[in-house]
Amino acid sequence: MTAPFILYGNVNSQPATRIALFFRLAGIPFQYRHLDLRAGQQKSPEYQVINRFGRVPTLVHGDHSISESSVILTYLAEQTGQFGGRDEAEKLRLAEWLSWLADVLLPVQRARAVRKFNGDANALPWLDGAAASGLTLFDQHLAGHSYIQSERLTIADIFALPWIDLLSESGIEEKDYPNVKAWADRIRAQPGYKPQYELMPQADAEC
Ligand SMILES: N[C@@H](CCC(=O)N[C@@H](CS)C(=O)NCC(=O)O)C(=O)O
Repeated sequence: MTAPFILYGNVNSQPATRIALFFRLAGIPFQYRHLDLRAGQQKSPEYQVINRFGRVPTLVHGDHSISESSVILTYLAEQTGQFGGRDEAEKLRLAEWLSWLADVLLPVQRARAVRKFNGDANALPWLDGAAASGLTLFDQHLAGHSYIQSERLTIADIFALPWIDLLSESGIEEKDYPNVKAWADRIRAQPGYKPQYELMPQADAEC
C-alpha cells in the first residue's frame, strides 16, 4: 500500500488551500491535520520537526515532510502525474510561473491578512497599489489563454486560485479583472472544486 498524503493546514490559510484544492481536483483522498495558528501550534517543537519554518502548509508523505506550497504542488504533480509539466520544458515553465505568481500576487494575500486579521492599516495603501499592479499584469496575460500555461489546468492555476477566490476579503472586486474572473470561473466549474472555507475542516479529518 502506498503511503497516505497528510496535509497540515488551517482553514484560513490560502497556501494550505492550494494543497487541499489539488487533492479535490485530482480526486485523491488525504488525511487532514488542523493546526490552531492563533494558539501557536505551528511554533511547537513537535511541529517544527516537520516544518522548520513553523508555518502551514506541510505535506507529510512517507519519509518526506515538505513545506512551501509551490514545492508541495510540484511534488504532488510528480507523484500523481496530475496537473504538472509533461516534459522538461513544461516543468521549467511551471516553475517560472510559480515563482512569478508568488512575487507578483503576494500583495493580494497580504492585503487580505491586514483586513481580516486587523493588521497594520498603514500598510494598506502600498499593498492595495501593489496588488492592483500584479492583478493587472495577470489579467493581461490571461487574455486569450484558458489557463495560465497553455490550455490545460496546471499547478500554476491551483497556486493562484485561492488568492482570487477571496479577492473580496483583500478589498478587491473580481469584476475589475475580467480575464482573471473568466479564468477563475473555468476552474470553479471543474469537478471536485470547492471554495476555501469548504476545503478544510477545523479539526483533524479524513478528506
Ligand atoms: N510561502 C509559504 C507561505 C506560508 C504561510 O504564510 N503560512 C501562514 C498561514 S497563511 C502561516 O503559517 N502563518 C503562521 C505563522 O507564520 O506563524 C507557502 O506558500 O507555503
